[in-house]
Amino acid sequence: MQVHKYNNQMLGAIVVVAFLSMTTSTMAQATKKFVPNYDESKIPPYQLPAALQTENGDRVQNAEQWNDRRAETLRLFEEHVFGIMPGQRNIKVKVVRSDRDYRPGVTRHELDVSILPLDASIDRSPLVVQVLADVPQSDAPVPAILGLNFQGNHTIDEDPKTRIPTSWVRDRRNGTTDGSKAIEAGRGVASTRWPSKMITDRGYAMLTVYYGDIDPDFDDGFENGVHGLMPEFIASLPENHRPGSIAGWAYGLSCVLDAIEQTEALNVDATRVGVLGHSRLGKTSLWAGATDPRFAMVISNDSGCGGTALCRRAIGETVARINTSFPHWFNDAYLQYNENESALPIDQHQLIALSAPRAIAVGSATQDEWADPKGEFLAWQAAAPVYQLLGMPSEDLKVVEEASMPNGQSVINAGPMQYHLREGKHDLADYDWQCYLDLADRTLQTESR
Ligand code: GTR
Repeated sequence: MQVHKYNNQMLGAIVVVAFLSMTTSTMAQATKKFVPNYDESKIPPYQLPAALQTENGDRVQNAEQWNDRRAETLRLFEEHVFGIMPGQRNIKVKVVRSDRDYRPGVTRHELDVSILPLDASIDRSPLVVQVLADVPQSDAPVPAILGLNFQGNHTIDEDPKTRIPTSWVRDRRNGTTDGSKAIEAGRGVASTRWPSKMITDRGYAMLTVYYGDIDPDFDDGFENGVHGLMPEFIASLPENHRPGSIAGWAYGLSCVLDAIEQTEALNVDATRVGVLGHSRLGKTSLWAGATDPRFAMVISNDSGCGGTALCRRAIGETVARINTSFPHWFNDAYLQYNENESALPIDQHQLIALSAPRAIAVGSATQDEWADPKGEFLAWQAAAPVYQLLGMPSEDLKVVEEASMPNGQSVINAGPMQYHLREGKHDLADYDWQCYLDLADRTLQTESR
């Protein structure tokens, strides 16, 4: 008995010590302050996965082989980064406003796009996504840029008629929201990001949608937004492949493109729509372009980690950091790459390559170190072999290959591939739009593509 008692005491002590050390290490982890690295000399040596080599090690040598490698790459991003969304969508469109006198030569439309549950037997109301569209008046359908916005369609300018979203918004604590409700005081606050006149003057429609209409930007256990419309589909997936918010927002963009296709009254040519996004929504536009080849052009502005910045550089925001701040943007499999980027079977140049051979624009800003402008540039450069394989002329390839990271504001144009650096902070500004519209002029302006 004595021996036993002694053993029990020992065991108790061991358990207490183990518990204490566990708690201290967990606490240390929780309180460990993330210190971003901005020192190029501290980047660990890395090798990027070859975009043109299959998981089996086969070289991809022609467009047909790329089709298979593309499918494989897409699956890798689904399974390891963003999660899987269904291939089907079911929508209904209602035009709720067509203001022909909005601006001389421009009609402002507002649409309700209802996204319906995939399985009609599910007792869920459709999700109503509000679309705002400024369309130049024209005899023939016009090309367009479609982008999600962060704060609501009413924030893009002062137009008193634009509807205010009724879905969740982030509490800005600056008087432009009332808790998580959008309010009148927010009207026009994001106008510098949406230069509608500049865009329509150049012959493009500008379409925008509030991202929270598609899916709220917090972890809601797949309850709300688009995820809430497909409980059976989500339950059928392995847990770590379930889609995060970025996959949800990208799915919503495809629904809006369906709506453009179905709505003749808009007079927008659905075969010439570029998808644009800034920051988390730039990660989203890339994923939308990857998953939906109908987008004729893909524009990613200051998208950083999880967007166009190479993960393996781990400069500024890292995989571990983004998975700590915003785990709901990605799937759970992505967590295994925290401080373990070299184990990723892909890197972000391959996300860019999924847009090939379509026009791709990558934009960075000089003061946006958190997003690693150089990592964005290098990913853009490393996507070039796929563009070449799919027909990019050798003189354009040469421009990409010989380019070095710009020092100040400038743009590099190489056929369908564009990279630019803007002077300034993390933002979507006029200069960014000018670069994107210049690329659109070269790639979206020919009719009947
Ligand atoms: C930051 C995040 C970035 C970027 C940005 C945004 O806090 O770290 O990855 O997406 O938010 O979307 O504004």
